[in-house]
Amino acid sequence: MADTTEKNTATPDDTIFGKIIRGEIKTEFLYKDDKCVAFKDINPVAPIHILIVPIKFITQISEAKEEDEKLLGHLLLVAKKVAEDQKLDKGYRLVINNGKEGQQSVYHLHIHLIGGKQLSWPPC
Ligand code: DGP
Repeated sequence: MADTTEKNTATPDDTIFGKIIRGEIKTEFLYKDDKCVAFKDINPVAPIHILIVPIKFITQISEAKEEDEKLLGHLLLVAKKVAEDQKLDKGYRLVINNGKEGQQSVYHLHIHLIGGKQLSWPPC
């Protein structure tokens, strides 16, 4: 039986997000520049759930390097801009899941932008 899990559809330096970034999987971008893209999460946990994904392949935040400092700052500013575009003026949450215990499922760094309703805390 065909296995369609992320593990088997991705090469070690690629994931489903690489395919989205390259346009191999048709996805509407809510934001795009030469460093990152933003698109809706396929499994939204709130009325607004958008992923901000760097074009550079970094597996996870714990693997980011000193040289990624500017890029990481850029991703946060893009997340802020997308939140403004979505009119999330009452608040929102930015989340980076990291590794197994962080419940990361796609190993291409991304920031979740979640909002559009009253969120609860703590998250676990
Ligand atoms: P994380 O668990 O932090 O690695 O989040 C990965 C998110 O990616 C998860 O919320 C679902 C989303 N996702 C997985 N595959 C696709 C896809 O093919 N398209 C879109 N738009 N989102 C996806």
